[in-house]
Amino acid sequence: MEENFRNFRNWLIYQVYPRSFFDTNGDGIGDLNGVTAKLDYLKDLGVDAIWLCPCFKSPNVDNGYDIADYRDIMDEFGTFEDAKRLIAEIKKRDMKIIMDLVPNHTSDQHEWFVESRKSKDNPYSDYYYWFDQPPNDWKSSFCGSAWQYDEPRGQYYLHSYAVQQPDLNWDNPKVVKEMQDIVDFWVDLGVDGFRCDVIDRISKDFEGNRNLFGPNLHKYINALFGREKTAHLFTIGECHATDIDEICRHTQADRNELTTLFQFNHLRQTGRIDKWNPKPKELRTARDILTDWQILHQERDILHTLFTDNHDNNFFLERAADVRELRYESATCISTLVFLMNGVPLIYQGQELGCCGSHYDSLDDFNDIESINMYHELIEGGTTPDEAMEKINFGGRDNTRRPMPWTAGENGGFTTGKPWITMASRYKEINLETDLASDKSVFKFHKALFALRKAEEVLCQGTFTPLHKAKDNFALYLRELDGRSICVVCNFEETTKIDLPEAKGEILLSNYGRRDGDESEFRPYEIAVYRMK
Ligand code: TEU
Ligand code: CA
Repeated sequence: MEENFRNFRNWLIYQVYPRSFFDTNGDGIGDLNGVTAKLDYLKDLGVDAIWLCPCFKSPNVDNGYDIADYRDIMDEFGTFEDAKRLIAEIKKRDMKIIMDLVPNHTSDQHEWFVESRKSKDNPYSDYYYWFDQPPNDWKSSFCGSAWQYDEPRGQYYLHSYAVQQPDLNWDNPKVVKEMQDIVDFWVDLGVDGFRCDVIDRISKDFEGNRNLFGPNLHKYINALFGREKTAHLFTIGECHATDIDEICRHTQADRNELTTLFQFNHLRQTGRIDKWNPKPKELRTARDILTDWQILHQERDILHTLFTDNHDNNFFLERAADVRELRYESATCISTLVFLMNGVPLIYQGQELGCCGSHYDSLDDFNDIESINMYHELIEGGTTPDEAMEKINFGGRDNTRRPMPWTAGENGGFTTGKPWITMASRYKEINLETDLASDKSVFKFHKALFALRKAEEVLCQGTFTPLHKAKDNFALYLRELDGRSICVVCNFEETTKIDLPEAKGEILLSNYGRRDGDESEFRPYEIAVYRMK
């Protein structure tokens, strides 16, 4: 895996939420043919690999993260042939496909669970966790208890997420084998990697009373990806680990587990007290958290995943910077700060347009089970409807799941039908068509940023050295490789005089059109990338 780790740093990964990317048959729901139709758009942006959120058979209680058949495609997204064609078209463009593997739980419509709940002596009986009484008070991430009584079986089963998402019992070797076979099924179809959903929940720590990080976690992950058949894969874990030693146990080359994992601290601590409650916007927190992780990953020689957005959070831009007057400057500042660090960059659909959060006053404009359950729990807890709406508007996952705005036209050119969820509040203003016509194009800036990263090996493979101090309200760091060096400057909210390294040379990138020799102060959210002499 040693070899692969370095190569992956040359990649730019783009996360596609297929339900909201592009609809090709007018039913208002994005589909696989819609992704295929936009591959040239992604190639033009500089994308090397696509992470596709779940597209498998699912009753969509949790929008595909409740899978009823891991080897077949969700009816709304198209056919198996559409999936094979998408994979072929991706490879034709020398790009890669990363599928979303959901190993911790299935849908309650999955055949395994349908069988398992029939009786204790059913062949699939122990594919899930069944108890006569709840053995602990674990909570579901979507509110309420994690234990559900099931009439047919006469016992309680565990569901870390929705009631309709029963957790698989990985302590049953048959379950491990089933998941190995599913991975191999998609590898045989040419899939280049997997994003692994809440993979650190697949081993439960009942003794330690924790619904994750169980005693067999590393054994099970190694069982999946420590095999010759999977050695070439890019695997990225959605994990909760915040301890560098634990992260190393997951990602160090000789462990034969994961290539890398998501570290969420900068998302969790920037512009919010918790998921539902804001705090003043500032970028220093994210700078410091990412700087610390850069150093730790570099010292331990492991791969750091560089990202700020995904389908489980409101847009980072919305809670960390200016989404009005300086939206272009803010969006381009955040991407420069994060994507030019040492690691593998991962951008979420819409981020390349500077998309922002939405605001709606009716629950009808929301779809996400997590937000709707939270709304009702808040109301039951005495929160006023207006306050509850404020919270799900601020933290809700629907913010990043609203359809991709390709044009300023009806429904943003996403569909000729009625979108499955209300469009983003500002889609008429923020969309690709309007962006490309603007002299401050967020898309064009990202294209230039990724082209620079591809052209300058030092930005892919070089070391990271921070020059900013904790008190500074800007980021300043060096990327260095074999005597070559590039300096990255990202100013934050206030106009600031920044003392740059003497050896700074030509400007390689700017979001304010700064020219060589311009020593003036840096304006709010101004960035500049310099080649060092
Ligand atoms: O997310 C797991 C997870 O961490 C989120 O549920 C997170 O806890 C929540 O959004 C925080 O508010 C993964 C998928 O990314 C998510 O979409 C699924 O809903 C979840 O697992 C269950 O599969
Ligand atoms: Ca469709």
